[in-house]
Amino acid sequence: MKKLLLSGLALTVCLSAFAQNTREVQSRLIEKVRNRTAPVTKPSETPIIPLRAANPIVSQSRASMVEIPIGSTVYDLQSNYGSVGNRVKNWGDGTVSAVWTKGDQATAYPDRGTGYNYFNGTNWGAAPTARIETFRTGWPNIGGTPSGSEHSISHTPLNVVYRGTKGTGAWTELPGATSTTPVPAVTWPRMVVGGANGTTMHVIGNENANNFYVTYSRSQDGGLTWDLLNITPPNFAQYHFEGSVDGYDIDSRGDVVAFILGGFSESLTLWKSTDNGTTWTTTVVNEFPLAPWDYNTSISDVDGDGVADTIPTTDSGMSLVIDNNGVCHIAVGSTRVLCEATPDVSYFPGTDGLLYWNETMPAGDITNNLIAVLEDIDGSGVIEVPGFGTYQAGLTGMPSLGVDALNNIHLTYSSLIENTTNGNPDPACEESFRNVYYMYSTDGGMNWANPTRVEGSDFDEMVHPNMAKRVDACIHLIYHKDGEPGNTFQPQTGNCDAPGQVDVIYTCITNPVGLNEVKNNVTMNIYPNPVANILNVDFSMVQGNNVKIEMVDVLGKVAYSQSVTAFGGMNNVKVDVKGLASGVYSLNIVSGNEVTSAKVVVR
Ligand SMILES: [Ca+2]
Ligand SMILES: [Ca+2]
Ligand SMILES: [Ca+2]
Ligand SMILES: [Ca+2]
Repeated sequence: MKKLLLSGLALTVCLSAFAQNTREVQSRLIEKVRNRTAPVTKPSETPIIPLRAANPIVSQSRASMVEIPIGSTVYDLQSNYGSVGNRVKNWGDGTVSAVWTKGDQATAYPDRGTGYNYFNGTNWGAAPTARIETFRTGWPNIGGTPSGSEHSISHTPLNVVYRGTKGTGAWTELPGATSTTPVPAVTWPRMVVGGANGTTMHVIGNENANNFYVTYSRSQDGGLTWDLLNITPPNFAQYHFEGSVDGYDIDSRGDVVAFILGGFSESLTLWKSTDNGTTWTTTVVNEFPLAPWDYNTSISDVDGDGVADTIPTTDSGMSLVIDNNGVCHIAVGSTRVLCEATPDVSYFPGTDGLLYWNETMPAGDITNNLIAVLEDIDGSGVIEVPGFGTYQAGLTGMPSLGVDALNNIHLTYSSLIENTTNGNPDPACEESFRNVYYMYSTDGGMNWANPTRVEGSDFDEMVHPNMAKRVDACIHLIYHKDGEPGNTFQPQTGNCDAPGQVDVIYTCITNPVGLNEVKNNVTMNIYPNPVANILNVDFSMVQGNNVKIEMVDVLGKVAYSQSVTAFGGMNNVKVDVKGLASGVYSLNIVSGNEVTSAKVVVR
């Protein structure tokens, strides 16, 4: 196990020594025309990754897993800055839905939209050949309600796509461009479905019409209407000049909902609500010293001596998960920023290190909270790579977090593999590959097991890992894999990346800490039955878990649903049935993949 803060201190010195050497002008946001001045390109500095001391975090073991291709895309800009949204939905009954941005018609991609596939408990469907929408979009998120309806939200202007039954049937579209009711005015959205009854849709995204602020919206009817629309989070302007595209993530658990937002030129900020999005508290997880900073009008001078300073900061690749106790956990990549003359801002893609924080830790400066860095695989004491795809992020990043019923925290990320090459004879185009890693913590994030590399090969580019935030016996993970480092929209130098097929891979990483072999053997006793007022549900299970208590009518409609943190041994839950229509119901206790049912008569 690696102690979080100790490793952070040891590695920081190495980072500052090399971060100065590789430098890249911040490129323009893809597909976005901003009013601000475009950054000027400077002569590139030595594009050689700097040398660094041996990495104390090493792991050459490979996770035991099978790669399952579930789709593909040629369009390869899954994120402008490393983060992707909630793209894998673990339904808790053995089924899984997954989405990604899909477009095959280079280079304008008129066919771009949501690639979708579904695991029915036995098999994935055939790889889709087209998007699920009838119009051009992308950057999807997938969520679902307890009744099994599934909902995707995607890009510009916000599009809601849904259907009543997961895995099957036609999708209904609510394109924001033609909607007669107001919809969130955001692009590159992130969405999670939550709330006490599991039917609230929480959306954040980049609001083009309002200085690119990131705003929050809420729908309690699956996206048909929005009772909170384009809300600027409290204190936003204090810490953010604008919102970084794709530099955010969102999660919910019951009535707790939280989102994070950050980027190389701004603070990393957490907003959290315990009343399903009505009111919010603000935590500045990592404070940017110049925030709110407009790098088009002022240089990066922190100490006021008129000379620009290089500022350690976070990149925009980040993940947030809320654990079983309502505690927020955050992972984010690191980078540095320098602006010596306006308008000209640079970041340092050669900066390495994945940062971690949770709400039990001090906030304000997390730039030393390293939990993962580049691996010195051959033990030479230096990292040997000819170059790399930048993704506008750091070298170890693109994190994705999840949590299981025992409150173990799970993490995947992508990191560069030394001594690999794409074999391109042009030095400007020779690059090493990135692979996906997995690690976990059994003590709430204070100590982490050494990372394990996810199956694949040293000579594949494996990026944008994204796990379902609810982990059971599986870490349900998708990632994107192809034979060329980097993407076609953000080449390192020149244009070295031709459009080509990128595979979307699903894998189940077997949860190494507990849940895999446990069968909970839920038994229950309900009384009185028939019932008119309060139904007592006594149930016992082998080990604690988050379970769902449901009342389902004869038509299959979920009339009542309650999430309960249940303990190993005996539990009692009271269900108020006074609001339910008279009739026969099935009372279900859903624990992971297990459903235990009893018949109830309500009169
Ligand atoms: Ca200065
Ligand atoms: Ca080495
Ligand atoms: Ca690629
Ligand atoms: Ca490349």
